[in-house]
Amino acid sequence: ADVTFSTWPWQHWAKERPSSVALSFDEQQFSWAELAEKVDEYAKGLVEQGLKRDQLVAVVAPNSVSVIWLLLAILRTGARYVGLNPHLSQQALSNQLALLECDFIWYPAKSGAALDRVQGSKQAGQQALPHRLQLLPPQTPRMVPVTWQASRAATLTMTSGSTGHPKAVVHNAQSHLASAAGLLQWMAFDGEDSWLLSLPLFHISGMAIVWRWLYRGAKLVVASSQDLDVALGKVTHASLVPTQLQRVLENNRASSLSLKRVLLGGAVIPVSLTERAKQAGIECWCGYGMTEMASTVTAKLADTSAGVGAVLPHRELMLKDGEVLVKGKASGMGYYRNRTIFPFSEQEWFATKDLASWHDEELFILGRKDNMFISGGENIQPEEIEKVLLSHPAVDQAFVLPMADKEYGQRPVAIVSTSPELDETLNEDLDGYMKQQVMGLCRPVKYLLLPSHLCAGGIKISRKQLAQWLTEQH
Ligand code: 4YB
Repeated sequence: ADVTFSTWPWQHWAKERPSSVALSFDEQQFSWAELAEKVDEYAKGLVEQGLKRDQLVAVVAPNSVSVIWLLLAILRTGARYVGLNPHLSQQALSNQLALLECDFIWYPAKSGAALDRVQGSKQAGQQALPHRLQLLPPQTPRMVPVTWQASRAATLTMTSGSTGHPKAVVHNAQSHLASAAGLLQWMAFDGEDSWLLSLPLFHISGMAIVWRWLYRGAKLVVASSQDLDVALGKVTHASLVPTQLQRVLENNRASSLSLKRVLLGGAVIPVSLTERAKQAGIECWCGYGMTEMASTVTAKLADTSAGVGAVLPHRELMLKDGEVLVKGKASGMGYYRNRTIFPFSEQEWFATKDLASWHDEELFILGRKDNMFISGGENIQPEEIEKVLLSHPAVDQAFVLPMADKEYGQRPVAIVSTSPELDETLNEDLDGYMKQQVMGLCRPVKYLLLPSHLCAGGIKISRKQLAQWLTEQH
């Protein structure tokens, strides 16, 4: 049966198993008792600096142990946490801050230049940054006058969809915990296990790791090193996007891993990848999910089919005209703008814009509705072509985008990353390969190398940015 919490999850575990290790980074470890005490101290420090319940704090930082303290301490004060990608451009960061109208901001001492520029740019109509919080214990003793309420808005998580227009999804602890409980009914994660914070906390995939940890009272490992391989050697569980797992396997360090299982998601998961992982002794779980549903919605233990499994407990899913609709206890509270939560209604289905079909009780994602384009009167679903490209042994990542064409209206262009690098022979090699596999108008007319500057930062490459870059190429 699902665990229910009558107090903050970390206080629950501080009572149940006070001396078990809760959090570890570098050589430091904190037990649940120590963690609960530290969170209270930091929460008092935040209250002393003026933070009040229902206020919003933006945390602009890469993952670190400070970010974990902040998240828990902010929740403890009854305020709300929103993580922002520190690698965003100044413009994108300004846009997100304008949408959120936060009461406070936190960023590390050595933060990127973008924030300083946002701070410096007080041109007409632009506001300065919100007041900067510090992560410190209080100077004078005080209380935090808030009690645990699982239905209170707790976190906001940015999602850009494919449009590039950011939206902030509000979740309460209840929906995060329902999401965690449902996944962990299928994918074993014991109190003795440890999950690496392997994805950014400003994305739902990182946030979901924290809630699975809180739900189970297990161990969270925050890696200080940038080296994913090293960090993976110290944990039993990790969440990875397919390209991360690909790199780990290529570096061939997998054999030294203590990893029991990996949850994959966020993008198409090639069967060839999970098969290679299996040979390296890593058990892969395939997930399909989205921010609005607090991460994973369907999942399965990886097998030889390219589907994303069946619907997890606490979620409902149906197809309408081929589109995935979802709802359930794991659903967010609503979108946030103008300092207001615009609620998702409880009965209503959320339309994901993902096209899918069912085969043998398993869901297969076909692609996004809004990625489809028309070439010479034929509907082209880029993801179908991308799948074929990904089956080429040298192709690591593939995107197909439309390029304007006088005769056909639009024609597909492929943008790929390859290893070993096919730089010189790229067009020849891939065209030869694709000729054998794809018919007529679906065959890309050109192959380009994925520019590395578009890979920085987030966990996904934005098709909007790719399209922009494509218009700049000739
Ligand atoms: C997919 C897809 C798939 C999403 N095939 N398209 O905890 C996890 O579930 C997790 C573990 C590892 C890596 C990522 C995750 C996630 O949460 C991913 C959730 C996510 O990507 N949310 S999102 O809001 O940024 O994007 C949602 C969209 O991503 C979906 O609507 C799909 O279009 C796409 N997507 N999983 C194919 N397995």
